[in-house]
Amino acid sequence: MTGRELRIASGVAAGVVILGVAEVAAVWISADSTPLQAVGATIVDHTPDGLREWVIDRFGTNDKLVLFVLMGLVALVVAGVAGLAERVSRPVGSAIFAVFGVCAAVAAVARPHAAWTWALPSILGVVVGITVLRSLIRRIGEFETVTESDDVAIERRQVLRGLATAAALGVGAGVLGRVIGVRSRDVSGERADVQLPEPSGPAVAVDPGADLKIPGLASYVTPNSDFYRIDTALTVPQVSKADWSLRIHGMVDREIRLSYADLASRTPVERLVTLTCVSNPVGGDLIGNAMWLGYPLKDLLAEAGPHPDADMALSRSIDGFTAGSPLSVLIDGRDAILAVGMNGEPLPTAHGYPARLVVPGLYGYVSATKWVTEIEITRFDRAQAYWTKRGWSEYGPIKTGTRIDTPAGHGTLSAGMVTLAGVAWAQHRGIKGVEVRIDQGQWQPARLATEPSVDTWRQWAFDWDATPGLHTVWARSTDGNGETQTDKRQDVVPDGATGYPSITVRIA
Ligand SMILES: Nc1nc2c(c(=O)[nH]1)N[C@H]1C(S)=C(S)[C@@H](COP(=O)(O)O)O[C@H]1N2
Ligand SMILES: [Mo]
Repeated sequence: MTGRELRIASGVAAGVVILGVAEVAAVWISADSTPLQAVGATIVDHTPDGLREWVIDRFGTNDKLVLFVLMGLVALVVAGVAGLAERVSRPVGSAIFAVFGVCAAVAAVARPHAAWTWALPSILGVVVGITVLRSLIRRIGEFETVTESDDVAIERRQVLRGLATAAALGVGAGVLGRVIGVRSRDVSGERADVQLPEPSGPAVAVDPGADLKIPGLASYVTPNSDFYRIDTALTVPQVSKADWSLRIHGMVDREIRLSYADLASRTPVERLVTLTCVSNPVGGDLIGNAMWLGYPLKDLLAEAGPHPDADMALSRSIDGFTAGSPLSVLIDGRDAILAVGMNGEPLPTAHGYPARLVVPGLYGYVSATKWVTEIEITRFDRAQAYWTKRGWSEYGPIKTGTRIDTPAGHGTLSAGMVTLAGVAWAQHRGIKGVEVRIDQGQWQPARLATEPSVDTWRQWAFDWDATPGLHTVWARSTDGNGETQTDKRQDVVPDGATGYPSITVRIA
């Protein structure tokens, strides 16, 4: 290795030490306080809309992995440059690390729910990292000033050994810190032990007629493992039910705070509700249907007594995400609930354990707060929620939509009977009809599965006598009020995509 390469490697080793030391320090502070987490979360919160849509489009739910890999690469390059620039008498590399440390510390302290201690992992990491860098660079400087000799070769080897040791210790500390941190915070154990309360009324059985059981068609109830996941959390928040509480405050007569144990004295309801993401493009899969167990929000809100001039319920998650729901929607009698169960299990951690909101008829970004700890009763002209600040609509009622699940587009099928099938949704209005159109033909009614609740999607199917050639198949739905979805094509921003879904099929 040349002196130049040794310097670059020293920078990288010191960078690894910074991240490793920070991981260890974060064990006692918060998983979200490490430089990578804090900077990553800040990037997520400030990503321009266009870029965000592009990333979600390209990488889907791997968006977070992509972010971490990118940050890791940038960190390596910066660390290498810092090593190259460092001199004993001119500590430019140390200065680069220091600037990085201060930025990461500021980012950490600025996170919602952060304490000043969140700065410590970045600062400690950088202090140790700079010390390591200085000592490596000093050794390199020493042998670079002497001319070639056997001593130099020995010196070189010693530097290499020091470098490798530093990098290995850094990686070891990082892995150990991460593993201990994850283990000590992980709530999947306590979640597995939760005994869900019995819902009121007779057990809700899903009508078998709701599921047409056509191959390729999404099942009526989405299993938890297949349920889409969308949130801004870089790591899934681990919230113990012992630490959890829900505070309802703001424009209310009586502020209330409910612990998980307080919920036990109430009787939950069990309801089928289809959640939909506003970022779901036409034909997309950011939609899922589950049986939710939870407590009617209407009753909880009534206990607090919202003021008559309040019109918004701003729910807040443990990680700072907020959603602004129209208060009127939460109390108009629909099954808006504080959910603790999903498909017969405690909420999965990725879906909000121990508690989240579920509101039929509203897109997730304005209603479905996971890991919810707070509901502030306020007004739309006084408060703005997370996505509204970023250019999305204040109100997010779910638009009537249709999806063609089978046949999957762009396949070749043989002529004769082909079953077209999919799902249609207009939560809280219900689906009255689905129609299909082949090429430029007439719209023809599809057959419908039963609709156990107007708050869920509804399956449809159509038996098509397919003739050879290339065909385009369209579908559209009419909601319970008799309104047919619009054919106007609109992208997801600012309030949800519209337009008829279509597939192209080749019939041999
Ligand atoms: N804490 C938190 N809750 C959140 C979000 C979030 O980013 N953070 N995203 C919302 C959005 S945009 C949607 S579509 C739903 C998705 O819920 P799911 O991941 O359980 O499917 O959660 C909502 N609740
Ligand atoms: Mo969403």
